[in-house]
Amino acid sequence: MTKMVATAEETTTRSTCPYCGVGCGVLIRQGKDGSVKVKGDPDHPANYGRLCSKGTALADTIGLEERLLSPEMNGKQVTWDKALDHIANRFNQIITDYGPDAIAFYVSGQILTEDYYAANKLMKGVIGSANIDTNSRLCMASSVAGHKRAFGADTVPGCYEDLEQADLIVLTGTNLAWCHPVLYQRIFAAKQKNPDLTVVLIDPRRTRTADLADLHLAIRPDGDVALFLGLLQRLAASPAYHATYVADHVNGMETALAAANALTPEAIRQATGLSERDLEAFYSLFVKTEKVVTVYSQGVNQSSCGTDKVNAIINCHLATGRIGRPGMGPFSVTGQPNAMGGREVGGLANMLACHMDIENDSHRALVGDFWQTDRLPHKPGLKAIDLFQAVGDGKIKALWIMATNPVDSMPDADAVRAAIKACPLVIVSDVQDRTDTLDLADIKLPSLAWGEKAGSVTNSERCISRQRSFLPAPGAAKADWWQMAEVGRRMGHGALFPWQNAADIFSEYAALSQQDNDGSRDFDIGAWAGRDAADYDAMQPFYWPQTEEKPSSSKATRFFSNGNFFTPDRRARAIDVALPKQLKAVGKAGIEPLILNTGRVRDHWHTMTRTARSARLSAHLAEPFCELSPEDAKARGITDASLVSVSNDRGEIVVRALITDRVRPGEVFVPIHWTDQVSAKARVDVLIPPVTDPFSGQPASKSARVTLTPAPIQSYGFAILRDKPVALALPYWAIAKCKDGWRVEFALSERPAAIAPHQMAGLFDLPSDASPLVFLDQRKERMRLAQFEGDQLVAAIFLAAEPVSVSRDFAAGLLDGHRRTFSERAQVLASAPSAALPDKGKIVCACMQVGQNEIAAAIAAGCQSTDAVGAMTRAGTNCGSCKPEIAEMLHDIAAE
Ligand SMILES: Nc1nc2c(c(=O)[nH]1)N[C@H]1C(S)=C(S)[C@@H](COP(=O)(O)OP(=O)(O)OC[C@H]3O[C@@H](n4cnc5c(=O)[nH]c(N)nc54)[C@H](O)[C@@H]3O)O[C@H]1N2
Ligand SMILES: Nc1nc2c(c(=O)[nH]1)N[C@H]1C(S)=C(S)[C@@H](COP(=O)(O)OP(=O)(O)OC[C@H]3O[C@@H](n4cnc5c(=O)[nH]c(N)nc54)[C@H](O)[C@@H]3O)O[C@H]1N2
Ligand code: SF4
Ligand SMILES: [Mo]
Repeated sequence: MTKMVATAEETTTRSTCPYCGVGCGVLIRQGKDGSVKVKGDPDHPANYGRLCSKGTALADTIGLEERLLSPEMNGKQVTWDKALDHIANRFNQIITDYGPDAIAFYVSGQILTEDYYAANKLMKGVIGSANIDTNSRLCMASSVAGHKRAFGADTVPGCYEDLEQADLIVLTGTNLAWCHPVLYQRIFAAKQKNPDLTVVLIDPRRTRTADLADLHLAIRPDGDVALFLGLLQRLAASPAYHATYVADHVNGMETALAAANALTPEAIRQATGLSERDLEAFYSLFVKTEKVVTVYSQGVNQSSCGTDKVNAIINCHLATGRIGRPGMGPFSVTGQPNAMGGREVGGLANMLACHMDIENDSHRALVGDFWQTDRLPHKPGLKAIDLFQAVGDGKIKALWIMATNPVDSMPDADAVRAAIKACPLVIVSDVQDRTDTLDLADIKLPSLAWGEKAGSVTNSERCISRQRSFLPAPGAAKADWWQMAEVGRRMGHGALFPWQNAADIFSEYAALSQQDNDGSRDFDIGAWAGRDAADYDAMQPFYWPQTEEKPSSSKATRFFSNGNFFTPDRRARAIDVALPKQLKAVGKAGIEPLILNTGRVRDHWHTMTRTARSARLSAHLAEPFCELSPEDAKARGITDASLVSVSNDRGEIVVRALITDRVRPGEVFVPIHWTDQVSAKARVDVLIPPVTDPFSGQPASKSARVTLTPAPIQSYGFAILRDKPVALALPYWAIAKCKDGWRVEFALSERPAAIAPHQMAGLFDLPSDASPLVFLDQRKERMRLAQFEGDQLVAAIFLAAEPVSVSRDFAAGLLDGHRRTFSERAQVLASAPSAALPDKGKIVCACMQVGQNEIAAAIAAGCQSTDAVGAMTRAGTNCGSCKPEIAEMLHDIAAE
């Protein structure tokens, strides 16, 4: 519960969660005292009241601390007029001097549809270039390209209900338990209802999602094409092959089959790294189960053969006619809250608004007429990787970045940082006052954040729902669409930006979607053309299409149930995908290089600008890490919880070693979240080469080659601090919020004995006037230091020659503002939890703040199920996102 400004009465606002593409509906209750509580909207069709840990903690993240609240030019606060006039004048000048392609926008699946529409119109309709791309290029581009190849349009055929209606769910390259937790929960519930529902997980790592799976195939990285070619081969020779469907609705199946049949069983085993038994188990399940949904995300998309992976999957659904019907179909789940909206609105450099194509003459004419512009570009613009390369080459003279943090999330991140630094005009619109990208901006524009802004988003199943504001605009912050529209107006094109509010934009967009459509294009929301602001405010979640003729569908829709696709002859295309020419070398235990896989953790969102504001969300995993196998650790002399350097010819990061059999020997996994704002050197994208898929331009973010060595560390430390330190100059550090302050993991390149207590205090900016309590062991290999202000603890620092074993949660609890007597102060240094305040252990349940030790105790006391553990400890009883981890503890303890 967070307190904001007091209001006259209690209010409830319906909105949508700003995190993942599940698109859960939320109810925000604001009390008279200004308190804010967020819970799941029981009526929203995406979640029916459920939320995950991130959605549950939304109220923690809406405070105004560390927000950007005024426009700034070259570090000085300026008025909007000044900033916007400057941008408009510079844009006009650049167009005159260098042409429109010297300007580029890089936007995000986290802006709203209305923002996206405005950005797209400004770039393509006013500036006259298509150099607008989005972080969806790093996320969904291979799915888009695969859909377009197979269906003739970027159409997601199914909906979430299919997951409940299926008898087999194949999860490929997707960690639903952590990344789409509410879908995980829906499948979990469906499994309890339907014992015949089988789940297969295909992921090189044994993620928490494996707890849902009846079969986990720890596939060799990028073995997916071979796996699904093998499946197609097998399907073709089985009764599951639907010859009439193929004859009536699919082109190219013969060639696709020929490509699949060219593979020998040995080649499939080799490329997938899977045993014949595992392959057979999966193939026979797929053959015999009609109702099958194949869900996929970044393990498929983020690959140099990502588009082929998508089509290899779709081919299998086309061959069996298992598409467009309840409980069946390929299902690309989207990452960001508006990844789908961005695709619909033409945010990618090769698209126009409403799923139209830049290279299609009639689409261009249609959009040009509708917008009343003759400036529409004739060719696609630069895709993200090429776009930043052009920035680096000096071809781009002005770059506007909105709602994304490319210095951290783009491959070759240091090259991207250098390119942005050298660009003559960099504009960044963000909500925070510091990010690694914002730090490089010439002009900083303060945007409205979630809760303040209003507009619409589309989730993975084509459901459009409203984000509504419930907080006043803070400082001078303005909506992203308004910023774009104002620049367009000031460039002399006011007629193209006649809008007063988001409702006006949505209405225009809906009108464009139905223009000359008549069912020829999938995206049609004509029912919303010409509606007023009151209608827009009252909008209930709805699925597209929603045409003028058929306006009433609030039920989930499916595409392709009639076998008609969006290609010129209305037939789907099977694609003859071949094995990737060069199979990625298999990582081998003990041998360099290792394959670096990257991805997400449960409670953090991307570059953490919002989730790091929540102490609850920061407790689950509080520092950057590298998962590696026991074999690889042993071969390199790396011990658990020590620090490792992960490097290649592009760069180096230093992170905590986490030795686990969850990863395959020869492969390591590092999360993407840690930036220079919260850690010393953990931006994993500095290690990722800018290698892309040839069809989609999406980078292969999950397969760098790296070397691992123990970091040259001599002492390990842990600190709790009431006040955030200004800067930390240490070889390793990672800072996270805790309830009453900050917790810092750190390390030094000297032995503990070489550091004097006052030096230690100096490293953390502790006041030098008050002398700290200090404990040193005899050989000076351990130091403990506690600083008090009066009788209240303000800092405690622990240093040792090996990883510090102090209970983090217990230590963080000491910052409770408690007045301590002299003898109690000394006990702080003992830092041993007492019987009165037992050690919870590492936090597992973020909502109820239940730790590992408490759960272990419940299991020891006889709890045999997640529900029983919940009843005893409350863990997992709110959002349920930690249930997979509790299940694993139950499993591990039972196995001991
Ligand atoms: N908690 C949390 N949730 C999020 C996000 C977040 O930041 N935090 N971000 C959101 C966004 S934008 C996105 S795009 C989604 C991403 O959601 P996911 O795609 O589920 O997430 P990732 O962790 O990136 O990758 C998924 C899995 O792909 C596996 N993988 C790697 N290589 C291969 C391969 O060659 N084949 C196969 N089959 N699997 C492979 C990885 O081991 C990993 O477990 O999550 C969304 N949800
Ligand atoms: N190695 C590797 N790299 C990856 C990935 C991977 O799996 N592995 N995943 C890729 C994927 S799928 C994605 S989606 C990207 C995500 O990467 P990014 O998009 O770079 O990450 P975010 O932290 O979401 O950045 C969003 C920024 O927008 C700001 N913001 C939040 N709300 C608003 C708003 O309303 N308006 C404005 N103007 N700003 C706002 C936030 O403060 C933040 O700075 O990372 C990609 N990079
Ligand atoms: S699953 Fe979690 S992060 Fe995703 S939309 Fe729902 S509450 Fe938000
Ligand atoms: Mo994403």
